[in-house]
Amino acid sequence: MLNKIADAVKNYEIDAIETYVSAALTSGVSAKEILDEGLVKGMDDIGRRFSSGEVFVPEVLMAANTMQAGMDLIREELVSSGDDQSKGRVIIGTVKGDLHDIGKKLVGMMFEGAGYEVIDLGVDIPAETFVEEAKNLDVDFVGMSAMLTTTMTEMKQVVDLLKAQNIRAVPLVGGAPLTAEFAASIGANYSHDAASAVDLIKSL
Ligand code: B1M
Repeated sequence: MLNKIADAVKNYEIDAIETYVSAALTSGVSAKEILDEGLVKGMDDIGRRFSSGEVFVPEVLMAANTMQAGMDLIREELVSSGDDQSKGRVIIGTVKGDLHDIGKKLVGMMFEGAGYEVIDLGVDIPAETFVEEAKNLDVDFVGMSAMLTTTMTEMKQVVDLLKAQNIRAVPLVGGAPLTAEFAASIGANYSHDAASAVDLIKSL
């Protein structure tokens, strides 16, 4: 079943993904397994084929839409923490110039699952908006995602603006091109994936 889910993402079978994910959930496969062994596996394959020039942006977009449809179905199980008391408020968004949505959404869901109140600002978010919302919503954490080497530098603008305006919200950063060294150099807290992002936020 998990292979079928991965294949549905690889083959952009958006109509089939609902059937496969629902069947997996009904037969007791956990949302985490569906995510890691199914959806993410399929998307990794697309990423590899995109890098090697085998598929192009339209195919990647179809695969991303298929993955998102699958994620919608496991969302409830991923975010159900059974904890009504919010541990803190987080805004999360993908930085200016960057339209990648999936990893950021996933991290947001996992934060929710860990008991945090999450406000997802979306994609292509300018530094000023992150800072404005951090102030207006009086958040504890500002989560930023970047998937392009050309956009990760936007994160520094956000961190600098937060400092300049004396906003004490803690900056959290992640995304495929980032490294812990880069995050440290801009004064932000880095995590490599959604699971370690949860460990990080809990530790802060
Ligand atoms: Co784009 N893309 N893309 N793409 N895309 C990448 C990122 C790329 C690595 C592909 C490649 O060349 N191999 C490459 C970037 C190269 C680079 O800069 N180093 C790339 C490129 C070049 C581009 C375009 C420029 C292509 C073009 O137009 N010629 C273009 C840019 C558009 C833009 O943003 N302005 C583009 C467009 C797109 C689509 C729109 C088609 C689509 C996105 C659709 C959508 O999101 N709705 C897309 C996709 C899907 C990908 C790949 C294939 C998959 C990304 C993904 O969703 N992964 C990607 C290749 C790859 O990563 N292998 C690629 C699944 C997701 C669960 O993982 O997003 O890594 P990920 O998130 C992880 C971690 O990174 C981390 O946790 C997440 C969960 O574990 N994480 C955080 C992320 N944010 C975090 C925040 C945190 C903590 C952890 O704290 C706050």
